[in-house]
Amino acid sequence: MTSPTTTFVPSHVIRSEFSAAMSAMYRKEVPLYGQLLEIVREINAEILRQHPALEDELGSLDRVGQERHGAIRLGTGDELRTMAEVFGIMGMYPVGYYDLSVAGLPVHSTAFRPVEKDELARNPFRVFTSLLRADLLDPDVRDEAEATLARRDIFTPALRELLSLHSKQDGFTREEADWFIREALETFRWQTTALTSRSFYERMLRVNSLLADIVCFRGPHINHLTPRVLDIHRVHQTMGTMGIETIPEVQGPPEQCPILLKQTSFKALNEEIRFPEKDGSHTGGKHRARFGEIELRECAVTPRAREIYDYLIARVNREAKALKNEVDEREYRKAYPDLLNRIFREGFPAWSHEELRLQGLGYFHYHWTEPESGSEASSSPKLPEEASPKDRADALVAAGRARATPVTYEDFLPVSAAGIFNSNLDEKSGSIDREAPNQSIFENALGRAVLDPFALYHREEDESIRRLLAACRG
Ligand code: OOG
Ligand code: NI
Repeated sequence: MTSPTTTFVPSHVIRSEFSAAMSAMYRKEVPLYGQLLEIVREINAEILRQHPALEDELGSLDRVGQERHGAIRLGTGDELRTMAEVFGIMGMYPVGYYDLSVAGLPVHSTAFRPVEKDELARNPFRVFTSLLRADLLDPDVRDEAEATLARRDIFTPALRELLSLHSKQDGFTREEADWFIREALETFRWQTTALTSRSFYERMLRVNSLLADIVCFRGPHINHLTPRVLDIHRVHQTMGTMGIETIPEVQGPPEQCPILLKQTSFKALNEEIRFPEKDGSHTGGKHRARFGEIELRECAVTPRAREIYDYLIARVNREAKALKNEVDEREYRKAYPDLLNRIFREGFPAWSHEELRLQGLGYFHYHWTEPESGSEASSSPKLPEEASPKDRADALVAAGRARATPVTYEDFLPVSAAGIFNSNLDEKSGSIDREAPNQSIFENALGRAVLDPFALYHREEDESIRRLLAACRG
């Protein structure tokens, strides 16, 4: 029993320990991921050696390499709601709504992540969490899927007890936190025995491979973990030369365009699975779910820039698809970056942090800077009465009295997410041809509204401007 003086473990500590435990588990389960982490660490170390100033901005090598996201896919609203409690204990909250039906996938998603700047700085671990869209399935498949999902509990009984303990006392002691991490990890573990027979699996796979991945297993195995890299194009090339089979593209904006996020992955492994049959025997089979991914995070952008981005990337995807049909894979790999670059050079108006800031296309954090010693401590630049706080902040930057650093994009790209999903699906997978976002089904299942990522970035910029202008007046 806990006494009133008991100190609880802060949620960010539980988050860090959980993500470290998950990484260790995944490295054991997928040795190729361990190899990827080594390549990433070496290249990050080299870049930090060449640009020591980066360390001030990004933190130490260990801190940079720690940054990861993972992804899971859930079957039911109840699973999602309980998962939200598990993540809540780690200080991770649902941000954003992602409709994957646009890519023919029967899921929609959110990202559970820390939201405050200092919480992200302590540990930015996040999990892209998808939920099956039973409403997009044909009625007979839907019935079978739901009946099968009703047979599983993805949480251990001990974890359920810990959740109710946490809701009573609003925290965990050191011992309870350790226990919680061990039990929560079980939900993410790979299990080599499936939940269903092989013929059922194959039937689900023909409808869609995500459906099979969700419905036919005992739990939502973590399907990838993603470290942050400082030079994604270099790691992508190195993976290739080390014999790690990657997808052909670095997805996201072109190399020189410092926005949002860039990602690439190695292809999903085809892993041995045992399917339990009615007569008590097991049949062997294979399943493709787990892969490795790397990412580079850059400047968060405003809704207007995001619209331009979405429009351009849709064009890129159309042309890339056509190109893929014309040339072989080696040629496609070489041609893709040029195609991407050409379309963005034509259509995207900002290619540096300064252009993004001055055109109001990116979010920035403003800091006060002391005037250089020797230079005259000039007063704030004169601006008309009606100038907005942002105009005033930009004028201070121009006058050398403030510095603006990009707000890092902490979320995901729906179109790119769909690309990552699709590039890792089984080739036998069918596609769901009903496009229909439905945020309210998702939020009803979750039991709350998701947070708006734009509002979070906007708030960070706004607050930094408020502090800057206050410091300037003071
Ligand atoms: C999630 C794919 C989305 C990303 O980085 O865009 C994602 C999944 O395959 O379950 O993780
Ligand atoms: Ni990912």
